[in-house]
Amino acid sequence: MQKTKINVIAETSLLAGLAMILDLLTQPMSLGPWISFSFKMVPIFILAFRRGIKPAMLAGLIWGILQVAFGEAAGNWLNLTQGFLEYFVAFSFVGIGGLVKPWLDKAMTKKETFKGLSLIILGIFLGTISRYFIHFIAGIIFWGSYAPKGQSALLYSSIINGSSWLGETLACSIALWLLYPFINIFLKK
Ligand code: 218
Repeated sequence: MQKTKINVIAETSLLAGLAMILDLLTQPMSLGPWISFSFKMVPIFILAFRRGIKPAMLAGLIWGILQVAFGEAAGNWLNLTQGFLEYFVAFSFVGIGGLVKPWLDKAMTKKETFKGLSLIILGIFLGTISRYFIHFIAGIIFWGSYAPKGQSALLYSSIINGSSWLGETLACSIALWLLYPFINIFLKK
């Protein structure tokens, strides 16, 4: 096996594990069951920008599996379809942020700082919107019965998942903006 491939495999498992550790560490700081201002997705985004969409989607999937294995998903696992969608599909979709990698690489070699940061924010947006689209759909189909009396499943899912999406997107964007002066450490191979 080539050296790069082994490195990619090692980085994928390492960053998936790091996402899980952040997940476990920040659990007690949670602002409520679904309102989250968390930067747990940062390791997956770093891998996405470093190695592209495929390893990042795999790392997202591993993180989803770890959440189930650690029992973190227990209370939120309603049935097989919902669990599969919200833990395996949704978390894999975070890796879609890696779509910006070719343009990011170009901006980095040309030292276009502002363009690089904009592409990173765009990548974060793409990854979080893809993940939360799944939670939003799952929210309508599977969580509608938890809506307050008189509120439609659509509105309920929009409020819950919309606010979490916004919080997580902001938190990841701020974290990567703060890390941006050191971005070469993360992206250089
Ligand atoms: C309306 C609603 N409530 C709960 C959920 C479940 N959900 C939402 C966001 C993130 C996650 C994964 C664990 O952080 C889950 C299970 C939903 N989709 N919709």
